[in-house]
Amino acid sequence: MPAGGDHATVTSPAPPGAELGRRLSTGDLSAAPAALNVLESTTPHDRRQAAALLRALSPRALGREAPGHIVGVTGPPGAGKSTLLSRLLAAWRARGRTVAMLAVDPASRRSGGSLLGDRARVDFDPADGGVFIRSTSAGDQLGGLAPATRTAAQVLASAFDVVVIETVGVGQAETDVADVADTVAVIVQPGSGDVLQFLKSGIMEIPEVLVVTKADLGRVADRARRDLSAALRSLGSRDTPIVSVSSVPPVRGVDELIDALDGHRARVDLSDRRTHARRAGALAEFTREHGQSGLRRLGGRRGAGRWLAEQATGLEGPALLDALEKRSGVPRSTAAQVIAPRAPAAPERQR
Ligand SMILES: Nc1nc2c(ncn2[C@@H]2O[C@H](COP(=O)(O)OP(=O)(O)OP(=O)(O)O)[C@@H](O)[C@H]2O)c(=O)[nH]1
Ligand SMILES: [Mg+2]
Repeated sequence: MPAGGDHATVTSPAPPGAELGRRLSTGDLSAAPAALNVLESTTPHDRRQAAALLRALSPRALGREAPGHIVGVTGPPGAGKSTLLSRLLAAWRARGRTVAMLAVDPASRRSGGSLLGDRARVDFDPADGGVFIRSTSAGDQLGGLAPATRTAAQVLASAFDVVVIETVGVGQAETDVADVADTVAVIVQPGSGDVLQFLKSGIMEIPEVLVVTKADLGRVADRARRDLSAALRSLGSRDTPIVSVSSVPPVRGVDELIDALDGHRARVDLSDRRTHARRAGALAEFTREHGQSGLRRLGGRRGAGRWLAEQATGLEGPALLDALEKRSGVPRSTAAQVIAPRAPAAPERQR
C-alpha cells in the first residue's frame, strides 16, 4: 500500500493534524484512516501535520496517557496469530470494546515468498464502525517496526479501546513490539521448538502473556504448554500466564486470553511504559533519518538511551526527535523544524 499517496501535494490538502487529533481524542473513530495516512506519508506537508497530530494527542495536551490498551501480538510465521485475532476481535466487540489492528507484513513476504501459503487474514465486518484494520509493510525495517507503526499505535490508543499490533517473528520482533505495546503476547504453535529455545537461551525476554495455539490438536498442544511452563519455572517466572487457545471450532481459551491481557494491563505502570515507547520511537526515527553516523554523535544507542532517560516524561515524539537532533548537531528534520517547541531538553549552556 503506498504510504499516504500524493493527496497532500495535488489538490486538497490533508486535514490539519491538530484537527484530526481533536476528533480522535473526542472518540471520533472515523478520523483514523486520515490520521494514519498522515503518519505514513513522507511529504513535508504531512510530516508537519503528523507532528501537529502527535502534539494534539500528547499527555501534555490530553492531561493523561491515551487510554486505549496497546497489545503487541508476535510469534513465528504460521503460528495462528491472524486466525486468533479474528476470534479476539469478535470477543472484544461482544464486550463492547472498539478495536484497531495494525498488521505488519515483513517486506520479504510482499514479494510472494512461499511462506504466504495458507496465511489467514483477520476476519471482520466491514460495516462495523467500531473496527479499524490497517496492514503496513515493515519496509526497510528488517524484522522491526516502521516508525509510522509506533506513532500509529499511540495515536489510535486515544480513540480505540484496544489497539493491536501484529508482527511476525520472535527475538527482535518481540523486542521491538515491546517498545510500543503496553502488553505483549507471544504466540506459539505446538510442536515448534523455537520459542522454547529462545526462552531457554535468553535470546527472548520472558513474555508477559504466552499463548499456545491450535489446542484442538490435543496431545501435542498439551505438551507444548507443559514444556513452556517448565521453561518459565526454571527461569524463575511464576507470573507469566500461559493460555491455550483453539481458533477453530470448538473455539476455546479466547475469554481467558482477554482476561490475561487485561490482568497484565491492570498491573502495568502506563505512564512509564508510554514514556519508554515515545523515547524508543524518537530514537528509531532519529536513526532512520541520520543513520549510524548520527547515532555515534549521541554516544551510540546506549548513550542516546541514557540521555533520553533524563528528559521530561510527557514529551511527544517530535519534541524528543528535535531534542536529539539539537544535541547531536545534525540538521533538523522537517517535522522537528516546523512544529516542535524549543525542547527544554538540551539547554545551550551544556555545550
Ligand atoms: N488446527 C488449527 N489450525 C489453526 C488454528 N489457528 C490457525 N490455524 C491454521 O494455521 C495456519 C496459519 O494461521 P495464521 O492465522 O495465518 O497464522 P499467522 O501466525 O497469522 O501467520 P503469519 O501471519 O503468516 O505469520 C492457517 O492455515 C490456519 O487455518 C487452530 O486453532 N487450530
Ligand atoms: Mg498473520
